[in-house]
Amino acid sequence: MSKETIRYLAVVLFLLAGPGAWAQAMYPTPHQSEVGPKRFPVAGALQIKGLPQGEAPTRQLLQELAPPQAGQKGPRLQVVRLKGGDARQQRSGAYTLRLTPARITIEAYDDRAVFYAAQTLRQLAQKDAAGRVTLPEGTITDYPDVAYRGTVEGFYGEPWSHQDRLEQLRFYGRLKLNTYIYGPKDDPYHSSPNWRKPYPAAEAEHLRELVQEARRNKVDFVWAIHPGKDIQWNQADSSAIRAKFGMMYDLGVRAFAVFFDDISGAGTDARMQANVLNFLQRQFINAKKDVAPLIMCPTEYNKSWANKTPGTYLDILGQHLDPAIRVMWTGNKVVDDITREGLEWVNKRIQRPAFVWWNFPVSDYVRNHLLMGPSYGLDTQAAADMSGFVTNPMDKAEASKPAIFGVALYSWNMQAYDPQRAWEAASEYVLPGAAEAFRTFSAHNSDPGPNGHRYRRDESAALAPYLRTFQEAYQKGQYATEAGKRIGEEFGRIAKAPAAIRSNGQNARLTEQLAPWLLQFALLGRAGQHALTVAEHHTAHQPAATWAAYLPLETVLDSMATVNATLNQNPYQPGVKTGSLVLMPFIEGIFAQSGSYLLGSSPTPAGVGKEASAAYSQSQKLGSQPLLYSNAGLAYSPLLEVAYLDSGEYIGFRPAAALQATGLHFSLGSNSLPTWGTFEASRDGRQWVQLTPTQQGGKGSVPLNDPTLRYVRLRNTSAKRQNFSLKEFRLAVQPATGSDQAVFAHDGSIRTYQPLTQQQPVAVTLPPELKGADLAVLAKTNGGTLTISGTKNGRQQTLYRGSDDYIRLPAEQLKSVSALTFSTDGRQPARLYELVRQPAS
Ligand code: LOG
Repeated sequence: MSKETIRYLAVVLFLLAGPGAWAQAMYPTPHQSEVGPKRFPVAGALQIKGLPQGEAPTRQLLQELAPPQAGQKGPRLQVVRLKGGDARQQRSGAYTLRLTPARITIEAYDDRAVFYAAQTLRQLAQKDAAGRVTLPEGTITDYPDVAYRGTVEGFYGEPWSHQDRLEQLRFYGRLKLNTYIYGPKDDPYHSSPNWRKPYPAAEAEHLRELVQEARRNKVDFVWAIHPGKDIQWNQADSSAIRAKFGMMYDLGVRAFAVFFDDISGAGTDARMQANVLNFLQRQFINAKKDVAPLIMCPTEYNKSWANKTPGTYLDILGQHLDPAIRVMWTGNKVVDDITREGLEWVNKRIQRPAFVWWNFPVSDYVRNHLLMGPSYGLDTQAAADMSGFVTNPMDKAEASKPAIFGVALYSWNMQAYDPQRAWEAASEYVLPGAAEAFRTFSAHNSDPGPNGHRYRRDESAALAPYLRTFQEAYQKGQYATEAGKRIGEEFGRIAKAPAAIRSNGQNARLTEQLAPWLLQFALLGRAGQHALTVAEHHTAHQPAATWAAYLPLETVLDSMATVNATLNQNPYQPGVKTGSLVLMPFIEGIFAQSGSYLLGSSPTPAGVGKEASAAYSQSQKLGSQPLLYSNAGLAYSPLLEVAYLDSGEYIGFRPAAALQATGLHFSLGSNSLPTWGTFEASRDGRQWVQLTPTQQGGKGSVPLNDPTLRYVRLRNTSAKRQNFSLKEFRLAVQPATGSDQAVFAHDGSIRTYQPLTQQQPVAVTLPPELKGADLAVLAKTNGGTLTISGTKNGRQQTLYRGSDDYIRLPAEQLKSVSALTFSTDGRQPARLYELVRQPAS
């Protein structure tokens, strides 16, 4: 056998054995790895040769590999410059690592590459039974697919904390990520109004520390400025940016970016942007000598927003921008998958490979959700079409680690990237003490819910086939035992996962960031368990047992509603959603169907017959923006980017019939609103009357007092597109007067109830449809004794006394009863949900 064949067989054997006994997990996956199964002991500290003096962090990593031992010399570790090799081996971070018992060699393209080889070495080291450190024999040849890899802290909302950032930079170092772009939208010294000003001393000191920590981890700390909201195209403002860069340079920053995203007005001019950027590239970047090429984010940063006409914005940048400047791009939409075709389209226009800004797992547009799922939707054939790849994460730094882990693996070695496997490994990597629980949590917290970007993700995918089987059977009145068992086990894991994450996970910061969702997730697990019990009794036609399981399910769902209404109350998307794509609809389906069964009515899908409130808009941009419902009324979820209405387009509301509009409130940040916007109301959506709001600077309101109004809108009555910012657009409402105040105990709804206290018995006059039949009483006695008496020919007679929640009253007993009186002796109020007519037995 030739040497080549032996090597080939070794690789095949390695692959066949799988990630078992001696196979080793290395993240990111090296390009070529021929190591093991033979291992050698590292008896004593490595004797490091050829490592430049300044590389202290790398030296420390290597020294930590094996402790020094008296009288023992560890193997020699030689660092040499990588000579030759193909183009890939000429990239920053490329290295070859050779391991033999006599000598370890690191051939490295640059100092970053030595650091990366040391990280790989650390992942290869294991302890044998005797507690000695061992390394495998073999060779690893490795290099990055994408030159710049990492994150852009570019979201709206509370920026990451200083501690979070320090930890992120260390995390990047371990995963061979080399770029961190600092650009939190809500840092006023990054954006307007203070981008021209120096940072206050304490913040400057933090930034200086971050730059140092980044350097220790071979991460380029890129400081970004966002001047476009109020930039003037004059020498003073060009100099203001250069001066601010100079201040950041003095804090140690050696890489810079300029963002022109999410602005309107004069700042969006491509030619002017290019002029300033070229000025900065030539007068600052090139002049300094030790600063990386400039990165810019264009105003038209995704295909759906780009003017497609040749010669417009993107072409102007392509032609005029200094070729050294990198141009960012989020894909075909603001939030979207990254495809090769999509990149090819923009690369032609900007005349360079795009620097990808991937808007995942950022959650600033869906703040009641977490995006904990796999990093998928990334084209593995696109390496040559991008100059960099950074992810925009959630405001929750620790919770973003699994997604960032996926991006690290993808951008280093695309061919080896498997999103699902990376996601599974990420839980282990990020939270080894509670990996299983963290996976369970993440599997059911991944879809962002309906949103203006129309971006959706898989959720609860592994459980979906069982849920489908179960639901199909349940529709036919059957209980699918095997599927039910699997689903029940998962709900059991869900109920327990939060406690395991909190205590075994040993990551206090992660627990803090997830806190509202952990609370909600445990409730979700319990709700699911109750729902299965409900379904079991329902399909066995046992109403009393169904009701007995229905009540605790309702209690848990009420708790979930309370969590949703009290925690994470941000003004954008308040609340705490979990399992919202698959599991909550599953539970709510059982809740609704068993409720119908208990009411003795045929199941009707939720919402049918009762007209719900809706957005009223034909605007492509705003029509899909979700509505918020609260005691304050109906409101459009505020938009982060610039909003617009084309000529003739409108945004408005169509409140449900049970609601009456009492006023419209808006804050649209448009000084010219009175010249183009007309406020209108209508009864039928055809004939409109004009409203006259009081307003100033695009902020104002108009009271409404016609109970017959069913439509309210703002219309662009000018001839062209109008930009504004959708800060508030809200319709105040109240219950429509004259709506039926029926006694809750026989309103046909199980979602309402009549409370009963010791002091206040409740009398229910029996309506005709409940007369002459067997009745069931759906109650919750809450530990008290319930007394039901009937009025027969003017006299009171006790019909029932006890503490059941489900009570049958036979027609016999009810003969000539015209009213029922309910009372409780319990200290807690009891609830009378519904009187239900029973079919004749
Ligand atoms: C912003 C970004 C925000 C993201 C998701 C870019 C280039 N800019 O719509 O700051 O976090 O989308 O909401 C953006 O993506 N605007």
